[in-house]
Amino acid sequence: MIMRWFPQGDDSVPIEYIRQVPGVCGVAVMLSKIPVGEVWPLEDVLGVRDKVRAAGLEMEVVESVNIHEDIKKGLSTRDRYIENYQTTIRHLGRAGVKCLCYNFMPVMDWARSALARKLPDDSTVLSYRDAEVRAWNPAEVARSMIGESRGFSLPGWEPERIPAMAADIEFYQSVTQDEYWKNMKYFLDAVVPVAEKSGIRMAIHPDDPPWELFGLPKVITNLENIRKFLALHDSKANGITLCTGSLGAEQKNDLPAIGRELAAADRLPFVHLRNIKHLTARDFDESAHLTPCGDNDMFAIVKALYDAGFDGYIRPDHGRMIWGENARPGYGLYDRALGANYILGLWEAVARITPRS
Ligand code: CS2
Ligand code: MN
Repeated sequence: MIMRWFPQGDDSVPIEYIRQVPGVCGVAVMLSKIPVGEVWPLEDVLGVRDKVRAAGLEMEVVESVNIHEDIKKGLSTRDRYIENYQTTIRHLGRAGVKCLCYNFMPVMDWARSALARKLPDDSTVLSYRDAEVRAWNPAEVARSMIGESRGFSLPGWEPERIPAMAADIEFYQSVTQDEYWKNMKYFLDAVVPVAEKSGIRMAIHPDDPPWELFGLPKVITNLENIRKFLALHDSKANGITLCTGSLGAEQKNDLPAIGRELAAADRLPFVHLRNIKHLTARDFDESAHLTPCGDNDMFAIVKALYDAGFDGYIRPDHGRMIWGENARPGYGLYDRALGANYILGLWEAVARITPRS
């Protein structure tokens, strides 16, 4: 069990507090100040690792090394950025990193219409209202999200990218789904062998939300596409991050079945566990982690992972903002700590009822 933590002064949560969450043994980190596409210098990576270790935790997971848009667009300039990505992977391997979570979403990371929607108990949550997001243009979505970010960086929503967003979206209108898959394969063929040699398993994060927005290509949205993705480059180092909040937004996705299949195939190095509550098929609030608080059957998901022999990393994904905490939206300490311990409780119960042989 790990938690996400932003080093180099980009988090409200001191790493020493994370160590006090029972059962949590490490953190997933990113160097959020390095521009997308540039190399993560070895000394920076080692410096963060040493700080994490000094706090009694492990740094075996990195989330995310974001991918330069030229790679996703398939431009001739992509090779320089791919080489930088390969160098970053080698540096991470030398620092003892074992799992690299990233996404291949065009133009933007996860999109929400509000980052602090109040629930009846006065907690606040990230929420998504399809009509609101579609009524905005992407720059307006970006401005709204950055405006609600409480001064913290929002990876994937760097303010300097806003001006280019409209042009990027325009570019993708003429990119077919097929071409986009080809650009992804080109990237995988170049980086997965480097990851293998570096002792790192790559774990792509699903698209969030997992449906079409602004005419952009979508890839990691359901089991069929996940199978297609895994077949693009057949290697244990080419794996998936099962994010139950992202895939669960589409209620047709059978999360326990997806988890079971991926864990049994040994292509699941990383799991993000969170719950969401739908208002309609395409409107939802992120909720507390417990099964009764949302629509995901967290027990069934944990049981499926356990039964299939899952032995990767798990983290509680976004949490609510509670108890007056002021933190990066989704990444306060308190609710994520509750989530981590709920998940650990489920795991212990499942493991004791059905011991693995
Ligand atoms: C997060 C993502 O929203 C989420 O589910 O886990 O922001 C995730 O960190 C990135 O998409 C991974 O590249
Ligand atoms: Mn996630």
